[in-house]
Amino acid sequence: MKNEIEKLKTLFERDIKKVKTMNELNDLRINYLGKKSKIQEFSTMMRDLSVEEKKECGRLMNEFKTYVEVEITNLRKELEAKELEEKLSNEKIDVTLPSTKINVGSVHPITKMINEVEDIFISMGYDVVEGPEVERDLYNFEMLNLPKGHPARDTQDSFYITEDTLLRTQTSPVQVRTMLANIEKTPIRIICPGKTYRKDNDDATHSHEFHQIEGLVVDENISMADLKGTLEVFAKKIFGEKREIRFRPSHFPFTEPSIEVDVSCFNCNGKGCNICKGTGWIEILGAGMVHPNVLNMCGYDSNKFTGFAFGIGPERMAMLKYGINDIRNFYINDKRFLEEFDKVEKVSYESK
Ligand code: 2NM
Repeated sequence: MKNEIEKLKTLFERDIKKVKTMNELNDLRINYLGKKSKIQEFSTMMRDLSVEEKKECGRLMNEFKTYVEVEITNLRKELEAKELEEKLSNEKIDVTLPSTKINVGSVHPITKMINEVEDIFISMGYDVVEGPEVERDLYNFEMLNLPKGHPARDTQDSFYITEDTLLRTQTSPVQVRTMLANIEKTPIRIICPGKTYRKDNDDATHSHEFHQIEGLVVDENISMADLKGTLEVFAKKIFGEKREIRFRPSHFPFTEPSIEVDVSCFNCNGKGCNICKGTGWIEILGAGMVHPNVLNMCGYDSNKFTGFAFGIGPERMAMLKYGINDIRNFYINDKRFLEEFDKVEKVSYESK
């Protein structure tokens, strides 16, 4: 029996040397320690031995088992380390390999301008309201103090769809809708950005399709001073803290009084240059106090409420800010032009 155990040990030492994988190691363990292993057979055979021999053989068998277990455990650790190393070296990524660029597009400069203007007015407590591009004559003209036959309402300039519907020529109909929908006649503070249409011949400064951001504030005791303070904040945020604004008298049917707003030239600081044509001032928008007729037609008692309104052209704003001299650049959709304005935000994702 002693000899048998010695032989088994020699056999085991030979077999373990051949083991190269975890699977083979598993088989080896089953062969030498499993239910059908030689050592298990010996246990059964031990029953026929004398007490002395049983003691001696039992000790040898336990020694053998412990020996086998330790050897197997050691080899398992070795194999596991080897496998991990192999896996890591197989999965190694060569970060120096050339990558494929994925084009992610860019935010259109007009969208960017609108977002910038929206942020400024949202910070002052305004809501952003949108409305339909196909509008009723009633909201686009009539309710804005432009009755049929009014000289400023040149039908030649508008894209009419039916006698009563047209592509909006401004975003102020959205403000008319907002005032009408406000049943309780509570104060209003909104800006309305969006696409507008006029039958213009396209050139460097005109486009039949353009954008507007119109603002409207209606409350008790709203004055021209509120308008000036608001537009001053706006001009400084867009064109720089050193800017000043001035009002010049103008005329719009929907405001009284009406004004045109200039900003001190951001290029020459008001000294006079080619951008401000030597005047030191640049016209940036039109505005005024909402005409009492408009307030009354929209259900606001003009004896109680006053309001101011303004119209910003994001195309003009972007052209001034970025020195673009042809409005058509915004609509040609040349990638090289469009990407110029989106460099900071743009993320270029690269993959293997
Ligand atoms: C402008 C200039 C002046 C304007 C007026 C209104 C409304 F709906 F309150 F009557 N909305 N926008 C307005 C006033 C627009 O654009 C150059």
